[in-house]
Parts: sequence; C-alpha cells; structure tokens
Amino acid sequence: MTLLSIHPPSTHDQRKMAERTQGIRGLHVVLLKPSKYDDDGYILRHWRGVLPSNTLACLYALTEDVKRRRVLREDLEVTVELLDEAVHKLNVPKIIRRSGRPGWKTVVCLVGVQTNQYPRAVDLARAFRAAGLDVIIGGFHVSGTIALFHDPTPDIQEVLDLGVTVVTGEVEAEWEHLLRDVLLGKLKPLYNFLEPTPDLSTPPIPMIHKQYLRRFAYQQFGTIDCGRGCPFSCSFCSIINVQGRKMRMRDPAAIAQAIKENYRQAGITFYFFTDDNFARNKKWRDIFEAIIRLKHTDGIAIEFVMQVDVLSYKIKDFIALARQAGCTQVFIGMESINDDNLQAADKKQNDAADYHNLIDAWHAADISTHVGFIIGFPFDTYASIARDIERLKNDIQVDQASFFMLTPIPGSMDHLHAVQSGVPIDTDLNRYDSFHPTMDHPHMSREQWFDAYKQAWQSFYNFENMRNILQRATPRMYWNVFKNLVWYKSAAILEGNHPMMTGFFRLKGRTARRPGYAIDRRLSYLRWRVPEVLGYLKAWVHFLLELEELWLQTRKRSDREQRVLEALASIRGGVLHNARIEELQLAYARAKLEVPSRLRLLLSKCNIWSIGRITSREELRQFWGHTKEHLRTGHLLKIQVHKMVQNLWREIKLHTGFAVSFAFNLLPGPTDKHIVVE
Ligand code: B12
Ligand code: SF4
Repeated sequence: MTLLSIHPPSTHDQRKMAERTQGIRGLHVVLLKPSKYDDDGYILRHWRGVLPSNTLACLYALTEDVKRRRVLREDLEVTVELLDEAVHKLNVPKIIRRSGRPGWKTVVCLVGVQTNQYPRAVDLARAFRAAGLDVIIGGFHVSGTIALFHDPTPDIQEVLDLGVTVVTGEVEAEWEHLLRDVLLGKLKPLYNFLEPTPDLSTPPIPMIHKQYLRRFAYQQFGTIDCGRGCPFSCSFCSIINVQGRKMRMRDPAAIAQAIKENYRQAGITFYFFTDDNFARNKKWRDIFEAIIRLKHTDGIAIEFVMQVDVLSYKIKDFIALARQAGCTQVFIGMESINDDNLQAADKKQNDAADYHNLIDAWHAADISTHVGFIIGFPFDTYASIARDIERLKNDIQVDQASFFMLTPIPGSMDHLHAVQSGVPIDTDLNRYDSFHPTMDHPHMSREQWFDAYKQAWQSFYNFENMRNILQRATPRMYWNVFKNLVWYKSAAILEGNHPMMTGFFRLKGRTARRPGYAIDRRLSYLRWRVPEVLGYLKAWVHFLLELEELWLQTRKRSDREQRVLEALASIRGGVLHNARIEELQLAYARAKLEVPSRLRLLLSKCNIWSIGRITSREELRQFWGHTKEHLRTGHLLKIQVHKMVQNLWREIKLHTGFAVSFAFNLLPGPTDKHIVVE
C-alpha cells in the first residue's frame, strides 16, 4: 500500500511536541459517520448494510498512516474507532465516559456528512460538545456550502457556535496537521482546504476495516475512489464545486497493491470504485491493466461496479478492458430522456438519441447497466414521467434504475441560484436526501411530484419488468442483476426507502429520536413496533415467493434442459411438472436426446435437487388456494390428499432449490453455480 511520505518531523519538532503535550499518553480518534432521521424522527439504521462508506475507509487509512509513521509523537499511542450510524447503534455516553481516561485525548470526527445527515450530525455534535469533547465535522455539506457561499451560512454558524471545528475540502495533505492541532488543543473554528485540491498519487488507498464489514450483507465488499473530480458541469451536482473539474488520480500500481492486500487479508473480491466518473479518470487504462495483471500473475480476480458517463462507450477500448478487468455493472448518469431537461440542467454531454447505442455497447460486453434518473426537472409533468419510465423499461431497456427527486443540494449551482433568486426551498436539511420534495415544481404539486417519483419505482420494479430484465440478462449478468433487484425492490417497495440509504431489516431504537419528537414508553412503543415488524416479515414472505417465481420463469437452463422443456411444452402445453413418464420419454426423443429409462425418471422425482420441469409456481398457488377454500367451507371430501403430499414435496424441492441457488450465487461469479438436476 502506498503511504504518505511527506515531511518527517524533525527531532526539534518532536522535542517541542513532547514538551507541549506532556501528560498526554494517547489519542483516541473516533471516526463517526452520522445517519439521518426518518420522517418519524427515528434514526435510519439497519441490521445489515449494503454499501460500506468509502469516506470512512479513506479517513481510516489516513489515520492508520499517521499512526504507523508516528509523526505526532514517537511515543504517542493512537487508537481509531470506526462507527457508521447506518449500521452501528451509537453509545454516546460510552464514548464520553471513555474520553475521561487519564492521559488520553479523544476527538470525535463527524465524517462524510451529507446535507441530509447534517441535522443528525449537529445533534451528535451538541451532545459531545456538552461533555467537552473536541468535535470536527467534514464532508460534502460543509464543503459544498462554503465552496459557493464562502462565508458560514446560519446552519454552519450553529455548529461553530457550539465550538465544533468545521473542515471543508479534502484532507489528504492535512490530516496529520489537524490531529496535531487536536493534540495541542489548538483546533481552529474553521479550516478551508478547498483550494488547492490534494494530489492523490501518494496518499494511502482507502483501507478496509474487517470488523466494520461484518455489519454488511456481503462482506467481501471493498471501496476505492481511484480518482476525484469531473470535467462536466451539471447544475444539480455539487461534486464539481468541491472536488473540482480537473481530474486527479490515484496511482494504478498502488490501487493494484491494495487490491492484492485486501484479497489476502480480508478476502475482498468485489469493489465499488466510487469515482463519480471513472470514464474520465485519465489513468483508467493503467488501472484496468494493473487489475488484469493481478489475475494473470497472482491469480486474484475481482469483480467491480463503477460510475461512468453516457459518452463512456465511445472511448476506444474502455468497455473491452473494463470487461477483462472484471467490471460486472456500470452506473450511468442518464438523469433524463428529455433533451429539454438535459439542456436545462446543463447536462449537455447527454444526448437521449444516443442512449440505445450506449446500453447496447455495455450489454454486448456482458456488463449490466444501472442508470441514475432524476424526477422533477423543469420540463417533467406527471404524465411525461410515466411515459419516460415506460421508454426506459421497454425501449432503452436498462437493467436497473435509481430514481431521485431533483434536490437543490448545497454546493450545486441549482442551490446557489435558488437562494440568490429567493426561490423558497425547505429549511429542514434532513429532507435533502433526494426522496423528499424540497421545493415547488412548475407543473406538479409536491404531492403529485412525490407520487410520480413513487410510481417510477413501482413501475420499474414490477414483476413483469423484472422478468423482462432477467430474461434478457446473459448468464454472466444473471445473478448480479438478480441480487440487485432483490436489494432495490426490498428497499424501495418493502421499506419505502431509497435503496442507496438502506440495508436489510430496519432497526428503530426507541430512545434515540430526533429532538422535538416524544419518546414512547416501552409498552406503547411495542404496541406499534411489533405489528410493524410482523407486517414487514409478512411482506418479505410474499416477496420471497415473488422472487422464486421470477427465478423459475427466468433462470438460465442448460441447453439440454431447455430442449427437453420445449419438446415437453409442444406435447403438453401449459403445466409441465406433472408430466407422465411416457410424455417425458417422448419429449427426450423429440429433443433428440438419449431417452432415460422409466426407473431413472421415477427416481429423479424423488431427488430433492431436481426441480426440473417446474417453470412456474402458479399451479401450486392455485392448488393451495383451493385446498384452503375447501377447508374453510368444510368440503373436506374435495381435498385431494395424495395431491397434497405430492405438491408439498414439490414445494420443499422448490424452496430448497431456490434457497441453495440463491445462497451459492450470493458470492460474486459469472454463472449459475447451482446445477439443477432434471
Ligand atoms: C460513493 C458515494 C455514495 C455511496 C456511498 C457508499 C460508499 N461506498 O461510499 C452510495 C451510492 C451509497 C451513496 C449514496 C448517497 N449519496 Co452519495 N456519493 C458517493 C460519492 C460518489 C463518492 C463518496 C466518496 O467516496 N468520496 C471520496 C471521499 C474520500 O470524499 P469525501 O467524502 O468528500 O471525504 C473527504 C473530505 O470531504 C474530507 N472529509 C470528509 N469527512 C470528514 C470529516 C472530518 C472530521 C474531516 C476533517 C474531513 C472530512 O476528507 C475526505 C478525504 O479527503 C460522492 C461524491 C464524491 N465525489 O465524493 C457522492 C455524494 C457524497 N452522495 C451524495 C448523495 C446526495 C447521496 C444520497 C443522499 C443519494 C441518494 N438518495 O441515494 C445517498 C445517501 C447515502 C448515505 N446514507 O450516505 C451527495 C452529497 C451531497 C450533499 N451535500 O448532501 C454527493 C456529494 C454526490 C452529489 N450528488 O453531489 N453515495
Ligand atoms: S457528470 Fe456526474 S459527476 Fe460530472 S458534473 Fe455531471 S452529475 Fe456531476
């Protein structure tokens, strides 16, 4: 791993530091990424998350580097605690208690704070400051705001008044100096590191924290920002005003080395390269080639997801090399398919007429496409949004979509213009999460706008479209797309949340509620929470059955299996799974395959792994429906006991087959690892 090698402190500096920090034995750095409040004032937290935070990984690597180089003071102990409130239950009193250890100094760093997380961050800061702890806040909210307004706005002034230190911009070149100021008790109210942006070729690569990863559904997951910045100028985006329009890149050899170490130490085989636009990372070729070399020289093959722009497919060799390096999915900033909207948002690089070519080019390389789509641009209407979603599904045929409500995010030109021209925008920053309307729309009421947004999710992730997507998917893409559909639909429809801010199984701590909301007594809390959880579990059972049906209708069958099924369909029509032995033998013969003996076919019916000819559970569903009705109306003689036993066995085989198949394929990999016996 590349490590910072800037200015080792001189002996003189070390001596001075030792004198000034006498009595301090250790520094405890708490890296805390705040979550946000939901609409009922509860903290958004999940039992298992989906995406670990790259900002935490970044600051963890920087702190470990400072610690390893012993630059603060030769004999100083430095400990780091990593907390992500999206998946960790915070114990604020415990952090405060531990900060009182004699000889230790604690600093709480509120990390990667976005606008929607700012109110929660302020509440946390207030609690820590009240106990006298040093608190520093950084991330896109403060950086974006100061980048465009230069002076602290009232929300930033509020934390300054609490005695919190505000840091804007990137800290790769500044982290050790900041920690030194902490140690010396000389923290300033505000550090502005927006200009110049740091060189990324030498700082440490974001570092995986194994214990943190245990909080995530998929624990072989790593993140790296291989570069920062974007040359474009979309008006809703804050990135360009914080990280700049000039691209800065990490060193490809250091990235490959980090991937190698992560693989050996933590078994990381899947990455999210968080660059906003990997296609504009000038070292993309070197990075891909370094990853490909890892495969050949060290036997380390990874898979990854990256974000690209719509013009990416025109870059010579980009897609081919991405495929070779292990890219399985691209996230594309499509935003709209209405050219007037794209022009209005200054997203001139997007040409809706070109979207087909773009999607086809990525598909041709067996890479699935996920588009970001913004709802609520000035030329959108309730009706046009519904039409556009249909086009996205049926015409452009993307594999996945993330919908966002247009939000004037501080740091974006949209926000600046709204403030300067006096356009009313919401004052509650907690709502700036892209799934709340935060301003008025010229053609829709806020309710209509939100409804159009919700309908977009419902429509894209309905059974029919998910089936079409999976039917189109190649075997390499199939399970990756399937897993993403599970994540997205469970988040957006079951949890009513944005998939990018969600995980699995929502937790709601009774007592940690937003100020101004009452804390329920235990009993009244349980009175609504228990039915809520039961309702959620019930919704999951329905969802799992839907997924099973999806799998049955779309799973990639072997050529042999497919031929038998087609032949059988031509003999029987509809339901295939209760075919007679003679019909089966005829199907094998028609498929020009060796005809199995009666005994073999009979035995295959007893094999638990054989789901063979079940192509839908619709008939089973109807059977159980009728049986239930007979039971309910007391027509017991109409119940066919032998069929019940048969269908029960089919259900067991089906659920086992699906569960095993799904579990095996949770690991990244190109093919269906579950061999289904006929
Ligand atoms: C990756 C990413 C995600 C991932 C996060 C998971 C992951 N694997 O990291 C996913 C896809 C889940 C995601 C989701 C969302 N994201 Co996002 N995301 C990003 C992205 C592209 C990269 C983040 C990153 O790794 N940056 C590199 C790190 C190192 O940079 P950094 O976070 O700025 O940190 C540096 C400095 O800010 C500073 N710093 C940060 N914290 C601290 C703390 C202290 C104490 C100090 C001293 C310094 C400091 O030092 C760091 C190193 O230099 C950024 C854009 C960007 N280029 O950063 C958007 C971005 C952060 N996301 C944004 C948004 C809006 C969201 C969503 C709300 C959108 C949505 N509805 O889904 C959700 C919210 C999810 C959540 N709960 O966090 C906005 C935030 C804008 C804002 N002002 O709020 C950004 C800026 C993109 C944009 N549109 O403008 N995101
Ligand atoms: S292309 Fe993406 S990262 Fe670049 S300015 Fe536009 S929205 Fe921001």
